[in-house]
Amino acid sequence: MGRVPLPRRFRLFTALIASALLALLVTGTASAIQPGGITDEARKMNDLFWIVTIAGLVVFVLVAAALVYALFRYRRTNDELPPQFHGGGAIEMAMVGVPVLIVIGLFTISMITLVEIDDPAEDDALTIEVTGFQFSWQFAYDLSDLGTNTDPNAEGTIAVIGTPANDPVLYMPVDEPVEFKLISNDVIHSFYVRDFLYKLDLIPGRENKFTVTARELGDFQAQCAELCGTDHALMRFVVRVVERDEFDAWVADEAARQLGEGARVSTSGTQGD
Ligand SMILES: [Cu+2]
Repeated sequence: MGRVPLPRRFRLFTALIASALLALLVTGTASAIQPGGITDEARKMNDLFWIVTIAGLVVFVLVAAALVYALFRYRRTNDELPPQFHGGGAIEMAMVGVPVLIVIGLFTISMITLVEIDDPAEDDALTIEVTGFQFSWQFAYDLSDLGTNTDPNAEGTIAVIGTPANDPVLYMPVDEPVEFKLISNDVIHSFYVRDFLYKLDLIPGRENKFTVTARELGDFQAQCAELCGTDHALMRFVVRVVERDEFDAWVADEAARQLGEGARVSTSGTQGD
């Protein structure tokens, strides 16, 4: 026969190792460029991302190893025609059945994640009305809809209005559900916060909503993600996630500044100032 320079097990082993190394390279790259997300919803999406990625890598390693092994093990060594046969019941069943099961599994966990992250807001969620316009943002807070610390007698609305030269800051409290209502009066914009792993369009004549619960404090860069005109690139903003106390203090300051001293403002009652 004149073939087989290496023992069969060694070649199979080499093929497996080579495929696994390639898979590790792909995984390493993915984990380097993939942000983990700062909200409960983002973390669920991140989990889904890794389940799908790892399942794909396992399939890749098995298929690539089998391919490389077969290339060497069954490469042509003479001009004889190899044995010809037709049909292989068990193998064909497996080749159809296993992928179908994998697709059903991925569909199921994707659907569960989708339903979880699209869950409508609890009634006590703080609501922020986001208006996109050419070319910046307005973030409006209804003082009677400020989540857990809402004063039922509070009246009025405070708003942060950005300009293309001045990125507005969106304040939100940590560890609480915050509902975003997205509207636009001119063209379609897109509210994109990378660390939410989420974006949603602002569409004239329509109100889009989503809810997140942020779990990390800090400033997070965000921007419009829908080409909306000449200064689209200047539609940046900052999401600032703060403790509830700090949020209440900020609301009180803004209300006093924007609505005057007479404004009734929701605070936890612990702010002595
Ligand atoms: Cu825009």
